[in-house]
Amino acid sequence: MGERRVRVHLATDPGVPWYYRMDREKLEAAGRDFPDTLRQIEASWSDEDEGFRRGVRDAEILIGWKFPKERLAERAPALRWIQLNGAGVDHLYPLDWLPPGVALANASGVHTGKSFEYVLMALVALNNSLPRLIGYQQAREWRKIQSGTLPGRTALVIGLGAVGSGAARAAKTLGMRVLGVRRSGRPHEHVDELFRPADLRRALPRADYVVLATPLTGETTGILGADELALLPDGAGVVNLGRGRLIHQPALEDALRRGKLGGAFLDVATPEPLPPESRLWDAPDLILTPHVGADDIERYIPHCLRIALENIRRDLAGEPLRNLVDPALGY
Ligand code: OXD
Repeated sequence: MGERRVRVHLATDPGVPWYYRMDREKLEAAGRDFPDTLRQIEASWSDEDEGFRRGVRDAEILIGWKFPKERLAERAPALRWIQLNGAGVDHLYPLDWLPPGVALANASGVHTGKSFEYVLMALVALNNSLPRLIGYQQAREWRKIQSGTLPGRTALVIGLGAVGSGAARAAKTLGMRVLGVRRSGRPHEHVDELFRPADLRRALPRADYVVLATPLTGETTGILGADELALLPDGAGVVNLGRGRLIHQPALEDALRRGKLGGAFLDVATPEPLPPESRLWDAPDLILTPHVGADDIERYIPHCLRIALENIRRDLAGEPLRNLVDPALGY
């Protein structure tokens, strides 16, 4: 009997820069660790809608991120599962387009390295009042703000998936005490004290810095609103590299304008792209980066493809897939 072959369609989003593109060279490079699996794949590629429609016609597995979803059951009758080139799946909800029985897996783990560095940068910057000092520099004012160091200060990391793990490791590396919020309550190697989401309000008053690293779901939307911000110590800092809507943005802006917060470092906003007329751009003590904090441009797609190949290997071996998304939980 011949070796089992599997039809895989790799759909790059139209117009993305080279580092988000999937191509044969990247697949073959990622496949060096999976030579048998690579041999069993019959791949097709697209980077525009027509090619996508052609490619999914007989595909069993789709690898992509923001592909056309309408009438997918009809267009891709053989589809069994979708491997996503990213972690947060909120852009796919509601899931009414998902053909019955088709599973979703994400690329959780792909952001850990960069999120470690981003949070390290954000904590150091906030603790050194960098956003305020940049403002002084732009105003050509030689004004001093002295600061202390981070060891002994407390970071609260909300969400301890792969991104939150990078964040917790960054805070630990900086000698901080780390509090974590995790739904499962499972201990984490870089977290000193764990809280369940229901106990968030007990943790907030102890947080010199809050890092948001949780997926956006019905439960986490607005998890940091006016009431939660009020519970933070005066001068606390906020870092967000999850999704903009985790924070009630007007409340955050207000807390910055009133000087309640010492500063904020945001990689995400509502909406994205943030329109030029948004008042958030001018909020004091804020550094805003345009959703670039967690993706390593050299390693991003190669890492996603290794995650995909490991799942295809599992699929062919009849083993359970990794990183399956629970449609009810939203991650
Ligand atoms: C993600 C992202 O993968 O925001 O969710 O990049």
